[in-house]
Amino acid sequence: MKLERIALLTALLALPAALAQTVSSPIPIGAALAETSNVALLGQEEVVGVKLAQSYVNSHGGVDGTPIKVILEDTGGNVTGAINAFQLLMNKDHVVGIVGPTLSQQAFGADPIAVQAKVPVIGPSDTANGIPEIGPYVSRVSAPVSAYAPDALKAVLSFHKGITRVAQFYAENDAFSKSEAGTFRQAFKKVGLNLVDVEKTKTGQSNFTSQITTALAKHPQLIEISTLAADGANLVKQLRQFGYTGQIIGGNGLNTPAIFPVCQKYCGGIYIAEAYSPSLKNAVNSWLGQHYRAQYHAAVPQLTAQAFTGVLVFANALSRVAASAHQKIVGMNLAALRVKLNQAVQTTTNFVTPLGAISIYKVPNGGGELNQKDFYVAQIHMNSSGKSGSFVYVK
Ligand code: 1QQ
Repeated sequence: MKLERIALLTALLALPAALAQTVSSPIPIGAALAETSNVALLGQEEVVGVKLAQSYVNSHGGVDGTPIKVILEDTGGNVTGAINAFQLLMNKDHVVGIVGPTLSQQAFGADPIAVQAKVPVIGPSDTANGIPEIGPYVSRVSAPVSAYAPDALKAVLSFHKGITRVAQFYAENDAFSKSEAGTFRQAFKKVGLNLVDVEKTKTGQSNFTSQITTALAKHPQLIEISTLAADGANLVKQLRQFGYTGQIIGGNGLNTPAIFPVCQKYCGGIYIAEAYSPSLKNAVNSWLGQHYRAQYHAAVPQLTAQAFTGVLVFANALSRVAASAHQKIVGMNLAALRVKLNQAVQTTTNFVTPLGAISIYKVPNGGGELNQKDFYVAQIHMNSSGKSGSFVYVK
């Protein structure tokens, strides 16, 4: 038999089973995150976030009295891993929706599969331009960097008067890094900075000698870095070791205390655009802060708060679906529920989360974009040992 025919037959045989599938109890919510690989520095903070969200939701009455269960599948750091995790969550774990993946790069590869299967996805940390436009089942709780990085740049320039020369480093093989670098280049132009050099790097790169030599020869007073976690932290360390004393603004890839062990004392001083503040005052953010601190003795990182919010948005949307159907979620037809859940996610309005009151609105021909009001700027301060540090909010 031809391969296509076998595929068609298999799909047809699987169809009645999928159609008959109902939602089980506790309500399964998928999380496809980078628990391993070089992206784990970012993904593990999200794992903490989704687990805390499960505790929060279940200790606050679950969904209409039914508990939720977050089911984790590891994506690793690449697209294939993300596709596999999505497939397991959709077809084996029968989740109602998926929080994930960690990277925009992975989202552009894996999200189309969920779109085709009509499974709602909420991106917890996918900040590149164009994520909701992947398709109608893709929403996000991570504001696009283009919505807040330009203001962070302005803040840094107001703290350090007289900066005119800027250089940029970005990972050319990562979708987020490319998108963020483009956002910053537009912002440099707007504020009249002179972009003296642009250096391209690769994800996983650890030695930046040749790029640093070229960039420093152009005498930048500010360096902007759009790369992922460990790569960017190594780059910062090497810039300082080569004698660079100017300012550094890091993008979302450096937005994690997990970089401290990599750049150690050299992390000190980096400015980061933030979509979350641990000191935002509302009941759910206080709950998160208290429970996080009890376990980790530190302030909540942005990625933890965003992943937490992803699960919370699903739980809230599920409650609204149950209320309008006058029916419990458990026992509903899974395929039909996923469609309704997606609509409910994309009509989230002024919902109070650790990110503040957020809304999600449907973009033309696409999914759900986030509307968030408050953004911040943090600066990394390292303790004299160079081993621990914190994000100090300066705006
Ligand atoms: C993206 C990101 C990552 C750097 C955060 C984990 O913002 O890939 O869009």
